[in-house]
Amino acid sequence: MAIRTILTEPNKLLRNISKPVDQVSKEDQKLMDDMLETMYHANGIGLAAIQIGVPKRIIVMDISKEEGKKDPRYFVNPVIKNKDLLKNTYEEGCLSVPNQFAEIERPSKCDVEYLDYFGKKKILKAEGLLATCIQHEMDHLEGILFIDYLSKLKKSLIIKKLSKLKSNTAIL
Ligand code: GNR
Ligand code: NI
Repeated sequence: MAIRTILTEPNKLLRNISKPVDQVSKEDQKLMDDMLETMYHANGIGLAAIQIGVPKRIIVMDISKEEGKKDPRYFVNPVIKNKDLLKNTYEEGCLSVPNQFAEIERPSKCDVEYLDYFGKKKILKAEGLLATCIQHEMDHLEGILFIDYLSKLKKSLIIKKLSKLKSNTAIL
């Protein structure tokens, strides 16, 4: 396993539309292992493959709260079904948009069809943080970030801040 570098805005790669996996291979499983380790290392609750530069429709998540009790989840080729009409707002953050947070409204519940770590077809009924997180991760697969839902002004201020941060760290 290895910790990989998480891409941050502004980075064009994050705008890629990720490609479906045709069969879950050993290589894909290794990628999922690395993604999980990278996510835990960054204290995140979810990670899409494109965030480490791999344009595959693969997501890992762990929303367990208690320290030491891991509950890793793997989603390959996830598809969202039956989005609830009822919305929920949650203060979202993103490992690819460091230190920025905003209230985002999304369907409060949804079903997700996907392949698990072993390539087995599964259906998950998601609500609460799980539903929010899976929708946030699914957006990454389409090249969408949560800041895309903000006003043009708020979004450009965040991108300006992050690019300044990047140009500063480039000198160090
Ligand atoms: O770690 C993360 N926390 C989070 C909080 C609220 C809504 C979504 C998320 S996902 C984020 C990790 C990440 O960037 N995944 O793509
Ligand atoms: Ni994210």
